Amino acid sequence: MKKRLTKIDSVEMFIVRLPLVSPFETSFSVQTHREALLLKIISDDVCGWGECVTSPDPYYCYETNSTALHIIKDFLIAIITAMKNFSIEEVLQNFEQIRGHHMAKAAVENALLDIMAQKYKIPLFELMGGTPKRIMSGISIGIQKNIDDLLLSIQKACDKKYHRIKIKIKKSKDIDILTKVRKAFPNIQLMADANSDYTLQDINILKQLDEFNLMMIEQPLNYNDIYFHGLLQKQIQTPICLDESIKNLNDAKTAVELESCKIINIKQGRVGGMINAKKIQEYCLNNDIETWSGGMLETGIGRAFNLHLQTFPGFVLPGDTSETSRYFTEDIVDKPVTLQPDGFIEIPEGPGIGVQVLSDRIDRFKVFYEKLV
Ligand code: OSB
Ligand code: MG
Repeated sequence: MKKRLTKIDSVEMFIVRLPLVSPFETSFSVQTHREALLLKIISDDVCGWGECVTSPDPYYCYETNSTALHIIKDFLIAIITAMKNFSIEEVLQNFEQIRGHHMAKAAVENALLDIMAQKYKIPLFELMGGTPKRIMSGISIGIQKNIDDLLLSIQKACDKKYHRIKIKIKKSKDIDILTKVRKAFPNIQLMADANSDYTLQDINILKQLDEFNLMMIEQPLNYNDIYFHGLLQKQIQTPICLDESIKNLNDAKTAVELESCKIINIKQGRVGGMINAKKIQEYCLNNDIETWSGGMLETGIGRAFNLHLQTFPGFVLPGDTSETSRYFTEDIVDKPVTLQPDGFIEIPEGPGIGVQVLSDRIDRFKVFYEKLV
């Protein structure tokens, strides 16, 4: 990518607090709202948007909205405003001095990519070298109050023609639930996400997962672990998919060397943005690791980035890209994501990410605003 931006003209930050249609429960938290940190950057007379995938709490990873706000405001924006006539690759090189904080970096990179694509009047996927196609859908169903609610949610997802269904599990809400789900839905493409709730001590439970013909078990062990997942994968048939553990390309290489997983959930926010995500999917494609695009309950902004990302050939499995209405009654962009009758999703059309940010909705839902530049 030789394309360049001249200079940064303005930077604004917002936090919007959108109510979720229903609470989203995982092994680590119950979320009732999506509190999204948004970045609006203007450069070369073009306005781009980025969404940070952090939440208010550090329960999925150490980054939070507050840490991201701090890193963006006190470090990342200082870096980009000092640059003149720069490419986005050069921005990422300059970001390397700051260790970690991938979600903060991704939000800035996202906004710059949206600007760059609009400046050259092409869709984001084209700027990045993706191949346009309709995107497979998938839904992530949180832990439910009772089995009937779960079975009903799965039935609704099947009616919508979602291509695969993921259910959240945790210790003591696992084998019994999966048994009932499989009995009711013997043939659906099904997987489970443990969000790090188990240890190798739980090997007897984890071995029982093999009975359910799951596409994969996502992140069974510690959020930081790669080594012990390798030991586990050698003792179970169910393919392991890593989520939390993979924060960069080096982690993906370590997982391949240790045979820790067969699948990786690539969240572009978690790995420092679209360009790093592209590198990881390419590495995985060349090393027999299947990948899919995860989600972090993004608003329409982040959801659009996730759709463009899936135009790369490594994304061979349906991801956590669901309809907007599955989480929000009112989103902050037009158009919302919808499923076609066969469960596929169209990439938003037009230059950049292709969705229109609705300023009246931002005003209505915003709980924080600051103009940085
Ligand atoms: O582990 O994939 C996860 C949401 C928030 C934090 C972590 C995870 C999730 C999801 C939902 O599973 C994915 C989505 O629909 O955006
Ligand atoms: Mg996960």
